[in-house]
Amino acid sequence: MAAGDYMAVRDAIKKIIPQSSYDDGSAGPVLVRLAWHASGTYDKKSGTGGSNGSTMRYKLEASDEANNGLEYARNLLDLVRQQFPWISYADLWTLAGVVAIEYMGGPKIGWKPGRVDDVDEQYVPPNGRLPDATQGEDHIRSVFYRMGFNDQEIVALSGAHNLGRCHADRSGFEGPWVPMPTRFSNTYFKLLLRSRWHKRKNSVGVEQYNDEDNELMMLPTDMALVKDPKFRAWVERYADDKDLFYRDFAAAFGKLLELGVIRGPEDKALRQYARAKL
Ligand code: ZEM
Repeated sequence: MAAGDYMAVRDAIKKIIPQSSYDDGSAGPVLVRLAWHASGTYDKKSGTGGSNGSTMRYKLEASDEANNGLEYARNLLDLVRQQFPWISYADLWTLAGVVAIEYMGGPKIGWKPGRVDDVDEQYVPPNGRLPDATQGEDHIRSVFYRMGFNDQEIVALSGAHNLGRCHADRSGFEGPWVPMPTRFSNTYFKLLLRSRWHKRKNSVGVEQYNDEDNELMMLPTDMALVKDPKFRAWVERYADDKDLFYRDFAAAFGKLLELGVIRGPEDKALRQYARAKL
């Protein structure tokens, strides 16, 4: 297979998405989560973190408890990488998120290659940069503003919770947000507004919000999006207008995957400069 044939890589990623004995029969959601967590460590001020460098290959980052369960996604993608040894892990993990979203009926997302893996362990961003689901709007803002996102982008990105589920043994939370967690849609926003959510301790004693029959769930951070008036205005718009959500999600997710990615001749020196500030 010719180096640089990203269409072939996309096809190979599509082939590993159906997983009959895993979750809802799909690895799609966990691939999206890997792309997000690989990118969401970015700090705009120092230029550190982000998907470039695929630093989650190192134990220090992989063992951040926010990343529990992502070894499943990384191991599946290792199988793809064996077929295409020329692709960087950083490109592969981000591309897999894009392919998974498209596969599950979401929007097309702009993606460019060029991330590299030649980064050593001392440049791993510190643990604790990803959001903590037990917190509220102030925490959400401080984490996403640090990456360079605004309120509208925060709400758009949060729409990824249309996909997948929480696992008690990974995060302590339990259950899916929507009835069809392997189809991308704006159902999450509709449910946030329409369902009656009650606070409840789940089977492992962690507080979360559940619907009346305890089938669907919301995290405390999800509820903050309807409590905070500025966030709520965007939840309402996205609940009403699926096309707007798809457009805004595609833009924000594409931006997320580019955080900290520097291309061109000055690339390596600039990256080293940024990382020296860790
Ligand atoms: Zn999530 N997310 N997330 N998220 N996320 C989980 C699962 C998934 C937060 C969070 O703590 C959690 C974004 C934002 C935020 C996905 C995508 C994106 C889980 C459950 C938690 C606890 C993990 C588990 O137990 O397996 C918080 C606090 C967020 C912001 C405030 C953004 C942004 C995402 C992408 C754009 C996805 C797809 C999942 C489902 C994973 C799976 O395995 O099914």
